[in-house]
Amino acid sequence: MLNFCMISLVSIFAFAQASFAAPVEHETLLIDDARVRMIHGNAPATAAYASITNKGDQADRLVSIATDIARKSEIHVMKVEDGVMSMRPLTDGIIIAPGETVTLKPGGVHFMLMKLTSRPGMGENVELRLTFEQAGTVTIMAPVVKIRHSH
Ligand SMILES: [Cu+2]
Repeated sequence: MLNFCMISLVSIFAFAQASFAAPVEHETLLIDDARVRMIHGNAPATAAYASITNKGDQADRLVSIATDIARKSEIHVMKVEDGVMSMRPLTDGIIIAPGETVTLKPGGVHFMLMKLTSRPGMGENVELRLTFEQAGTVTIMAPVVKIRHSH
């Protein structure tokens, strides 16, 4: 019984440590709350999220995302049209105005990681490379977490 409790505490602690990405600052950008949706079984794709703040005085544009765990990654937006939910790629990326925070979240704009080549488990970290028009490429680590919303 005592052993069981100790193991539980250790695993909870390890989980808590791994489940929050440290904020990353790069040039005038602050990227926080990066996370990857838990991958179910052999699912071919998953989603990732983050919030991006532009602390500079000029607009920047998130152009693309890449990761080693997926052969194809896109910036997607979720839309409800005629009661049907669908998503499409934002091929022009996302403009982040000075002082603005863009929040990628379930049900909204998200990163779509497709054609997965590996499927990291809960709490593991995934390297995401975000490329911006002005600030260049920023590498962030995003833990795999359970996310309740469907997309
Ligand atoms: Cu998507």
